Formats: sequence, structure tokens, C-alpha cells
Amino acid sequence: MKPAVLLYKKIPAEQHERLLQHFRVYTADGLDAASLSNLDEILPVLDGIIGAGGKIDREFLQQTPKLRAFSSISVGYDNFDVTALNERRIALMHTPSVLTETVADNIMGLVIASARRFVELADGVKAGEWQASVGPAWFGVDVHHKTIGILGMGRVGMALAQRAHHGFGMSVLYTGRSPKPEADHRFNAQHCELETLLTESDFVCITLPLSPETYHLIGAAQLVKMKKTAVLVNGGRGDVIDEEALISALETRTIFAAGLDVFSKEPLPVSSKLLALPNVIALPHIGSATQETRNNMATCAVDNLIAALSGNIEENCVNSRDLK
Ligand code: 8YV
Repeated sequence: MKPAVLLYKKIPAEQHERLLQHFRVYTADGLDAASLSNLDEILPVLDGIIGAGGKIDREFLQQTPKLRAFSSISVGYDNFDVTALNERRIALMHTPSVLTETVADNIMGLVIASARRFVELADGVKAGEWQASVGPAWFGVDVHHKTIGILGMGRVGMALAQRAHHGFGMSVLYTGRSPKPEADHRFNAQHCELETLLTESDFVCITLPLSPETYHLIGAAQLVKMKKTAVLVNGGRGDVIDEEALISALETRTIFAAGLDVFSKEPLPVSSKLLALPNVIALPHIGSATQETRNNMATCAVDNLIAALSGNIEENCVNSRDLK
């Protein structure tokens, strides 16, 4: 009998078809409490699960005693209790690489849009406020030849540095446990302490995953070190920033602006104070949300599930070392 899998996110028909060729496929619309209550009889028979989002903790895993592989249609895996997965020897697969360039495009877009105030000024035009040639009240700040500070010089950080340095002539600073010779060589990038990056950068861009080490890495004490003209961009995870501290810093113009694709709570509640601030661009977590990239992520995640359930966890497995 084919292994049983649960698909809890819509994927392109071609990829759904591939799952059907290999597995008995059950479907659900998400993994929230309401969807889970319909899955009582399915969870205990599952060999694999594929989808994105949801909280996968010990309590969830208790309901899936046969589970061998979880294929997340994402690169981030902060919603998983990896220790609990390891204890149960469940492989956690993810989709790095395929979204790198698209996420970097989005972050660079936020850099430009925040610096040049695209959203605020376009809203002004729509509201009939463009009555004369633009003066200082609508001026932005330059991007080209400024300094970009990248928190997290991983795949996305490298792709962002490529755009910033070679496209916009920017100087690149970055933090991280150790220097990355490839970044230094390709982008003349400089590895530095967080404090130096904050004080010297015109654009501070977060590409970090969420972990106990990165939780609220940017709070009031860090924001106050940034230049008054600086822009903070977050394309990693919302909780890397202390959102309350950021709101205060934007209200008091401690920094110039923020471009945010990710938030502490998603979807961002309409009551969030961030939405009342003119110097904030808030996007609905669209870093990887292009047709091509979401297609590639679904393909990669299906490949990953097929591989993992046939015992191959060489590629794209978060916890392969722990399972050896
Ligand atoms: C999406 C992301 O939120 O991959 C990630 O970690 O943050 C984004 O690409 C996710 O893939 C949802 O489908």
C-alpha cells in the first residue's frame, strides 16, 4: 500500500498529481484547530505531511504516531519543535535556495520604496495632494552609494549584497558568528559587531531566521544607535524586532522609516499602530510570493517528501545530522 500523506496547503495541480502518483493523499485547508478537528481519524495513519505554517509541537506530534517526514513549503522552520521531531526521528524537509533571489528582490524593493517614500507619496497623489512641484516635505533619502548593513549573510543576505553593491554601488557591512570570505571578496563586504553596523548603516536589513538568539535582537537599545536618517527593513521574521520599541522609534523619528514584510503576529491586525504611521511600509509577508517561486517551492517540497519517505534525506533536510 502507498504511504499516507496529508497535504494542508493548495499547490499547483501538476504537483498535486505527483503526490497522488506516490501516495494516498488526504487534504486539509491549514492546520488550525478547526481543520484539525476534522482530521481525527487521518492523523494516526500518516507517514508524511506537506504544507506551510501551523504550529508543529509535541502536542501535535502525539496525534501522528506513524509520521516519518514533514515537508514544509518554506525555508523558515521556526514553527517546528525540532527537538521533538528528533526524538521521534521525523525528518524535517524545507525549501532553501529556490526562494533566495525572489526574497532578496523584495527586500531591495522595500529599501527603495521606504527611502523614496513610494507608498506614502503615491497615496498623496491619489488623494489629490500633488498640487505643485515637489518640495522638501516630500523628499526622500538616497539609496545609491550609501551603506547597507545586513543582519544574516546567508543565502538571502548574499543575494541582497549582490544587488546593493553591484547594482547600487553600496558599501556592505554584515554581522554573523564569523566573517564570510566570499562576501568580503565579491562585495568588498565588512564583517563587524552589531553596534558598528547599527551606527554606520543607512539601511539596516534583517534576513535572519527566528531563534532564541535572534528573538528581539533589535529593540529600543539598538534602534537608538541607528542614524536618524536610517531605514530598517525586515524580510526575515517579525519577532527579530521588538515591535513596540520600533513603533516608538518611528513615532519619535529616532529612525527615518521602516519597510516590513514580516510581523510579530501575522496577518498583522488592522489595529496595529504600525499601520497609522506614514513612515512604515507594511507588506503581507510576500517575500517568496511570486508565481514562479511559489511554484518552485511546491515542486521542491514534493521532491523533498518523496525523497524523505524513501529514506533519502541528503538534501534539504533540516535535521539530517540529528537523525544519523
Ligand atoms: C512564506 C517564508 O511565508 O519560506 C519562508 O520561510 O517566510 C515565506 O516564503 C512561506 O513559504 C509560506 O508559504
